[in-house]
Amino acid sequence: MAEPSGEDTRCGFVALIGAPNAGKSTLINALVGSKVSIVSHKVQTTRMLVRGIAIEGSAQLIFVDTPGIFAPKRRLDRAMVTTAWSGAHDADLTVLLIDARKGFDDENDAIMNKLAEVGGKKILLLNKIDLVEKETLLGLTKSANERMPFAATFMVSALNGNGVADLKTWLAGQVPAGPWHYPPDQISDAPLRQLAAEITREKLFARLHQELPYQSTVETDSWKQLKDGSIRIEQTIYVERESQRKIVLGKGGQTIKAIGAEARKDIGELAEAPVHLFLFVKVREGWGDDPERYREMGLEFPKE
Ligand SMILES: Nc1nc2c(ncn2[C@@H]2O[C@H](COP(=O)(O)OP(=O)(O)OP(=O)(O)O)[C@@H](O)[C@H]2O)c(=O)[nH]1
Ligand SMILES: [Mg+2]
Repeated sequence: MAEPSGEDTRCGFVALIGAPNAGKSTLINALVGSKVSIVSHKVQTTRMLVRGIAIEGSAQLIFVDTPGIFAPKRRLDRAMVTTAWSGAHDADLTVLLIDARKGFDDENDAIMNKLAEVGGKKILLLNKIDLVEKETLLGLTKSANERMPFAATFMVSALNGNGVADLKTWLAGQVPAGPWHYPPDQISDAPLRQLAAEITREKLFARLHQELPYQSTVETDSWKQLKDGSIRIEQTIYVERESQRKIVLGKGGQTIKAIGAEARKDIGELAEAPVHLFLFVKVREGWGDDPERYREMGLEFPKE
């Protein structure tokens, strides 16, 4: 695809914000038409800003997926929430996602209050409409718009794609005129090794429970192209305690084997080459307070 010439191109940043689990990452993947951000049924899956790029007519839309906004306790949580708001402050447009099934609970209420301080156009997006009645949606639309002037309201199902095309078309007409920021065929600005680490983290989130997903992180240590065209990748999963390391490994190494097999498949699709994936599990007590881990994730390290 070639960038349209002339002065009629448009380009802009659209931030997706909302409470954890609202469906921001599912939506960015639907908008881009490819998996650029990991998804899980657990809250607080996304930890950093993830950019996904889409073309709509003569417009290039750079979507910014953000970590869910909640009342943060740990240092990592604070870094995630700060990052989420920075994504909104830097964007041309901000889309507030509400899980229509949850409606305006305390969490969404607090987000609305802070959203008032963000400049630029704001769009209300009711997500998961496949799960609720139409009257509920109309009620939510009315009460939200009474509180804040939204430029538009959309109702979508990020999961089955309903309403997503309309949203994209509308956004394309809203972003400012200007040249495209990225080459036309680029869909993400993250390096492959970072996407690969995220994929493995997605598998951890799916397989592990309670505090373990939140007390682990994944880094790609090496990425080597082999002569036969395949790729050899080494990744480390950091956990906080020896007992957690044992859980990640599983009985006879079963759990890590399953995680590795699932991740290898997805990373192979992403890299469009056969992948040999080697996973190591290391105990790194207090990694959540280690600035180096934040640098790897592309997060600011909060001083306290
Ligand atoms: N039924 C239904 N489920 C959805 C929809 N959109 C997302 N989900 C589900 O909601 C869960 C959370 O989705 P995510 O996309 O990870 O949510 P998120 O807002 O990125 O969450 P955080 O990264 O934790 O802030 C997943 O289980 C999704 O499959 C939808 O439109 N309908
Ligand atoms: Mg997410």
